[in-house]
Amino acid sequence: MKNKISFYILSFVLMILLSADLKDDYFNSIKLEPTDTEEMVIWKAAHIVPTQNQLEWQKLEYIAFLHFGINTFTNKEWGNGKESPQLFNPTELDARQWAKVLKDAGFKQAILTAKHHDGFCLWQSKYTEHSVKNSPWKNGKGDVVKEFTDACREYGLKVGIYLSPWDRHEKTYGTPAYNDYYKNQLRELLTNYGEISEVWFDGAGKGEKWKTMQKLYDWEGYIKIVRELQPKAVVFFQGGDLRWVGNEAGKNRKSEWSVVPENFVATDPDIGSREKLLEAAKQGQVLRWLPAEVDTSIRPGWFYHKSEDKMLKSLPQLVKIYFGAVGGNAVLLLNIPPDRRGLIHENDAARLMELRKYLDETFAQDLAEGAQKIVSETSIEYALGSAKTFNLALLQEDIQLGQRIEEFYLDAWDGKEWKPIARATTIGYKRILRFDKITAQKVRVRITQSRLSPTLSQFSLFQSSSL
Ligand code: FUL
Repeated sequence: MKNKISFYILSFVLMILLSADLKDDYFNSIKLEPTDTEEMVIWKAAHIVPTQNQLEWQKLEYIAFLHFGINTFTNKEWGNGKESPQLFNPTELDARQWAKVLKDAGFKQAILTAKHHDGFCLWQSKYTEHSVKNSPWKNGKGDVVKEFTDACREYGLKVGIYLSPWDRHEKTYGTPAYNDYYKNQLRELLTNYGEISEVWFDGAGKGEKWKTMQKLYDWEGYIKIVRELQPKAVVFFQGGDLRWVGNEAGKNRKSEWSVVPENFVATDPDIGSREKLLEAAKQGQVLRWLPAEVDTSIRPGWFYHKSEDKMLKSLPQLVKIYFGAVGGNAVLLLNIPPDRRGLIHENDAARLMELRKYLDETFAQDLAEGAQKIVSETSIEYALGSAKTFNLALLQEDIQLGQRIEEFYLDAWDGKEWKPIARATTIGYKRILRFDKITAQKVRVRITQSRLSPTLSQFSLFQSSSL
């Protein structure tokens, strides 16, 4: 059933009116009931909004992941926990070089693997000997987490920490006592390194102990520690604030909903459509604001391998991933693994800068800026003043009022009539549409399906060069 659509164009005054009027009707999660009518289910879904932390995170758009640890020195992706700490010996580790490269590349935050599945800790944890403490690097006195967090702050980057729940070294792993070990480490990381903006729990693992731990992991307890020690941090995974998009290839769904039923399956192609919401209502599920994070690596592996120095994702591949993720209502978490020297490799740095240059050039001039708007009940027309040539459109909903648009068209006026040039489903935080170059003096956004009244807070047109 289609809703009658009328627009909220977000002017300052209207924003105030809306927030005054509707504030009490907005939630971060709502329980659906089997007795809810379709109207009620849609009303509920349209009134779910991000928390302040989720909103701040969404605005980051582009985050760096740094996989670095014992695997860097053993040439592995998953260590078995039996590696000698003596192997960890970066010759020129320079976290300021990481931070500078990342800042220049346009990242807003960086997340470091403080501990991966092998259990080797990049900081001086009091709770294990399996760490930099027993490595030759800086005579066992170094702390990579400290160098990383200091460097990020110097360069104005926010900081995130990855702490693998799966630990193949720690003896208590596979028993309830492991929760204490994990919580102690979490407390160390969240107490001693200033403000942490994202905490990454990873669900990966294999083997009997890992299976046993599925019932033992105290996710609620872990999250409670994050809330207590870092109230501004978002949590990735299980019961947290962000969800895994469902693959590591850098792809997201055509319709990426930030409002999903709590029992969603991360890899399902559809988790947030009307059909899914109605099914969830039948089961009395809770709906939550859970935005997608797209994690992928610039190289085939997550850790550095010399053999992959010439196997980086190409500029067209990265552009596709960037537009797909950032322009598909998700945040892109791109991995750039420091090498055995302890530096971001020259090839990776160069590729990141190619991408930065391409994005800066693409977004340099908004061709819809200053356009005259004519708003009707279901569409907004933009008079561009003169004929403009473009091949990219960028749209945003004001997600502080929820995610509502389900389908829309972009039409161009060819002098005689309106012709559709693109169609898409969701917008959410941001949608970037790419299409063949077109020259027009007038365009319009036509919304054909929405959950209650849609909002559009941004509309821009750009011309990107071909790759
Ligand atoms: C996965 C891990 O197993 C990989 O090694 C990597 O850390 C990736 C980001 O998450 O679950």
